[in-house]
Amino acid sequence: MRAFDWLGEWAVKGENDPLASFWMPFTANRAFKANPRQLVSASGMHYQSSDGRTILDGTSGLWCSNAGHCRPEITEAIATAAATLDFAPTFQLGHPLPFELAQRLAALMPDGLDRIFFTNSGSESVDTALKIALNIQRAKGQGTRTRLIGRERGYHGTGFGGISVGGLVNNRRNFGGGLPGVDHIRHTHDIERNAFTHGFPQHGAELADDLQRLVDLHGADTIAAVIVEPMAGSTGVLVPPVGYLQRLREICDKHGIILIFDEVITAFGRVGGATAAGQWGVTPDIITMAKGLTNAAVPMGAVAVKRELHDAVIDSVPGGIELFHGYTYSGHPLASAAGLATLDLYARDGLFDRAIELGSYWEDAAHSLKGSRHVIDIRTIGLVAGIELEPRAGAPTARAMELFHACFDNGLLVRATGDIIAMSPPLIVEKAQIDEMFGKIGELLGRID
Ligand code: PXG
Ligand code: PLP
Repeated sequence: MRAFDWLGEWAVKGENDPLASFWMPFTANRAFKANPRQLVSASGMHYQSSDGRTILDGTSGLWCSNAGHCRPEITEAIATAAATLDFAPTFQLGHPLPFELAQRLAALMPDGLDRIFFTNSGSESVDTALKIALNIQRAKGQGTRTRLIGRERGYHGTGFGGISVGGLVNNRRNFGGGLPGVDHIRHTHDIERNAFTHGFPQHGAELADDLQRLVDLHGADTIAAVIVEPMAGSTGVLVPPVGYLQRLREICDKHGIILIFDEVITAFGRVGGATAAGQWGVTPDIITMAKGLTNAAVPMGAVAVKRELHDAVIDSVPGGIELFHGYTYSGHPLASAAGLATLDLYARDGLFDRAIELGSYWEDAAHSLKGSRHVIDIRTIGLVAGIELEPRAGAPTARAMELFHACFDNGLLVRATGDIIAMSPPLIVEKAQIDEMFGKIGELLGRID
């Protein structure tokens, strides 16, 4: 294999493990390198592994290849862009593609969110959104509003902003104190009341009042913004209770707090429609995106901002640069080209409707696992499913990790997070493949202790 051609030279340096140098993200590096699982190609709904097996993708890679893999329309657009304009700055210069993509994206956002900032990942989108929120408050003469509010169990990427407002202890504990002035509202997970709900759980809208508690504690005039995932993905598929997001919106409106929806997972058809906000009828002030924006073929993220809030920042500066923020690769030509081709594909193939069309089939297939060994809850929304397992006594997370391995060895990619298996297939999934996914999981659950 070409990647290992240099192994001879490497051995001379006294290192004979060709996998040693890549420090892998969110991975048990020692375990992986002792027993590697490599993917070498992909097409449509499937990956090929280095040992020649075909693996059904139950997770769209990492919730990102929503149109399926290696779509020629996207690949060709990237190749053309690379050969035409490999790179051009977007600091005080421009090139056509990101302008076109921003306009196309703006048209897909809920009404009013038609100003788009480009980043290169979800984490950068989150940091950008938090910074923009702070800048908006200052621009509006509300400079005392510096506090940022997140939610327990939230995942907002791994930048310092994202881990500060995020609510996952392992992502926070080894990295210092985080941003100052951050607080968290309670999460909405409630198996006792909501286990095995199909769609939105009935119980828990009142948990949004936890934001009111923080307003009462800190004072509204200290709070800039609150950020939540409309559906929390990474932490194990927490679907918002009926009325919860609406209530958050109302409390934010009442107190002048900017509401940010982190739609890095939920945008681009995952729960139907272009965004969860649009699909579920609650409009935030800012939306963060990434992943499905380019079908993950080139890294890219975006932040959509309400026009009047954008204008507040632009108008607050008499001349010169208005927002001191940006990335070398904001609006990169290859990413922009991939984004445009991806949006074309979503529209042409009606992929934003698939989660609705297939929703009840998906839901029934997932819930057919009720009663299987170890399963204590199943949650579904759009083309997402979370299957929560009873943790093994004394070894939390081990059971889900074993199931992940068993699935992979049996030709199915799922995602394990804690003791939860998360499923989010490409939106091109067919019913027979849905049957294959849950059939296999059911069978393998029976084989795991
Ligand atoms: N916000 C949300 C809501 C996310 O889900 C990020 C921000 C960060 O995006 P980047 O592109 O910086 O990774 C995410 C990313 C998983 C998993 O298995 C989820 C994510 C990333 C990797 C794995 O649940 N979400
Ligand atoms: N570090 C240094 C030394 C840089 O010069 C730059 C950008 O010019 C950065 C970090 C930020 O890189 P990026 O714009 O790709 O986020």
